[in-house]
This record gives sequence, C-alpha cells and structure tokens, in this order.
Amino acid sequence: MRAESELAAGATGALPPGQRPAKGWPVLHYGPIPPFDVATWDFRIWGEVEHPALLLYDELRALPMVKVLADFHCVTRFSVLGNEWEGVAVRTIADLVAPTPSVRFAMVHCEQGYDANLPLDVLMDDDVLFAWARNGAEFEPMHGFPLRLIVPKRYAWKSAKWVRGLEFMAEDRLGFWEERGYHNDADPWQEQRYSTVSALGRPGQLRPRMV
Ligand SMILES: Nc1nc2c(c(=O)[nH]1)N[C@H]1C(S)=C(S)[C@@H](COP(=O)(O)O)O[C@H]1N2
Ligand SMILES: [Mo]
Repeated sequence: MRAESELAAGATGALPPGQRPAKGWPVLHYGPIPPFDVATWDFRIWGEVEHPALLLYDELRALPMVKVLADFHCVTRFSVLGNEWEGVAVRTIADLVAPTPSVRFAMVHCEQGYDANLPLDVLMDDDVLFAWARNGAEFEPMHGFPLRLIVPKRYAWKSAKWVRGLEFMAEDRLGFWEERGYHNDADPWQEQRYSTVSALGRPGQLRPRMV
C-alpha cells in the first residue's frame, strides 16, 4: 500500500478559474441512483487487452488499496477541495489485463449506460483511482457506491459513478457528456468546459441535472 503523503500532490488546495468552494459534497448526476446487489455486481475490463477480466465485488475489494488526497471540480462550478479518496489504483487494474501497445484511449462504462472517455495517459496518472470511500467513510449510494472513477485533474463528469466496466481502446470515442457538447479534454485549469459556443456567444446550455 502506498503512503498517503506520496500522493498528496494530487490536491493543490487552489481553485481553478471560475470555480467556487462547495458547501459539503453536492450530489450531481443524470438519472436515478442504481441499486447495488453484491451477489450480482461485477466489474468487467476488456477491449485491446491480452487478458480480459471480470472482477466480483470481493475480488475488487481484495486488491491492494491506495489513498489519494485530491481536489474535485464540477463543470457547474463547484469544487470540493482536499478529499482523501480510497480505492484501487488504475495501474493495478491495468496490470490484471495487460493492455496491448495499440491502446491510446479508454472508456469507463457505468450503470444505465453512462460512460466517459479518457486518453490513456490521463487515466494512468498517479492520482487516478477506482474509489469506494472518501475521508474514511464508504460512499453513500448517491456518490457512486460501490465503485466510481476519480480523475482529479479533469472536470468531474469524467469521475464516473457506479462503474461496471473499463474498455481499453485504440481510437477515441465520445462518452455521455462529451457527446452532448462538453469538452473532450475537460481540464479545469484551462476551463475546457464546452466543446462549442452557442449562437448567443455563451457556453452551451447543456447542464447536468441536480438531484
Ligand atoms: N454514472 C454517472 N456518473 C457521474 C455522473 C452521472 O450522471 N452518472 N455525473 C458526473 C458529474 S457531472 C459530476 S459533477 C460528478 C458528481 O459526483 P458527486 O455526486 O459524487 O458529487 O459525478 C459524475 N459522475
Ligand atoms: Mo459535473
């Protein structure tokens, strides 16, 4: 297990442009909260890999655990600073399946068809993890239990909740919000919020729904 301090650089404590600190930890997603059944849940890893894998819940939780201290920035302008995430490093998952040299992108697949795409180098960053707990407490269902991706250096729609699959890909494909006008790269420090500007000269109107 890696020491927390080694990974503390994932949190800058600073606000990217146009962001404000949230009160608490807001809940934001499209659609209903999916039910979780430990008996039927699994996590599938496939695509351009040598050894496709299927992890059951207990198998996931038996993998080596990491903690990452990192900030969280939603495109709707709230940020949650200084979270201690707990879960499994993406590297650990990748080592199970051995991605082929052709892999340059990945898609994270979630319950109910939500998905999000990332370049391989972004996914493999040291502060990216598949998480199940924050600040010492397992997520409530609304925050993505039993498993969500955390990508601290990208807007939080890439931090997909209720993950059920990871697909390694040679070519890029757009995920759920990327198809609906959000920026493919989504770097909050560069304010890469939307891929298009509307005729009114304002950013696109698509917004996640607050529940
Ligand atoms: N499966 C799924 N994951 C999702 C979303 C979603 O609609 N469905 N919304 C994203 C968005 S836009 C944000 S800001 C974060 C919010 O996470 P939180 O509710 O834990 O704060 O979840 C992301 N992950
Ligand atoms: Mo978001």
